[in-house]
Amino acid sequence: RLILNMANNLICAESRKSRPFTVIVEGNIGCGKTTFLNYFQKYNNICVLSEPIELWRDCRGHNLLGHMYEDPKKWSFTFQSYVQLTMLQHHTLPTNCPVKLMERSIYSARYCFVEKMKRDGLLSKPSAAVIDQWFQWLLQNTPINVDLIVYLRSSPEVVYERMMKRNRSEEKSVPIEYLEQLNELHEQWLYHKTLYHCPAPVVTIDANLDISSIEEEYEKCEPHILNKLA
Ligand code: DCP
Repeated sequence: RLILNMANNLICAESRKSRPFTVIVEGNIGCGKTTFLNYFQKYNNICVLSEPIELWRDCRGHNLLGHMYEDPKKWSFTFQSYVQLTMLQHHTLPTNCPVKLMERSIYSARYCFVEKMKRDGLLSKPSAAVIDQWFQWLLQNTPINVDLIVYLRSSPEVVYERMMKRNRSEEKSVPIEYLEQLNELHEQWLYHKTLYHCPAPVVTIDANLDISSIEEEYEKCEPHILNKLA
């Protein structure tokens, strides 16, 4: 038994060693997740995984993101099912880097977007139940590990303006109320911690700041991330 225990401990230590320290970057639409990720591209031993939005726009030729905004009742289930798959692919992607930095996660997909669509009746109860059954199964049976959450906290007015300015064709008709409600879900999940479950410690960043002064904010969470490179 002693030998078995020792072997077990060795295996655990080995798997801890090989698993990357995983950071997810969360926040409302247009809060600056991509800019945050770009800042960390300079470290070649951080595996930076941007959101697979191009896949969502072209799933075997189908623009699922576009469909979802055009006819949410018809397409929300299809879109969120695919988001869940692509997020799982990022969570489980092997890397030799000691740090993995991911834009969004399977958690914000479920706790913010699916939640909102369910509450708005855009996802029927049976459809939401199927997504949730998948989500729960994946959490139990696949190596989805999160060690730190960076929350880019923003106000809906600021991100609405940014979203309008970047003029992504699919998002043209997204109203500010949509961003207000999404903001509320992010706030409850990551700030007040009253919604579902927060899977890791949270570092909060003021994402309302302009691009010229935001780097100082980024530096706040840099040590949390860089310490893991040693
Ligand atoms: N989206 C969605 N459901 C999800 C994830 C995203 O409906 N589970 C939508 C919302 C946006 C688009 O996909 O229309 C991209 O949203 P993100 O907030 O994830 O990415 P941004 O590009 O807005 O990030 P940022 O501007 O912060 O870099």
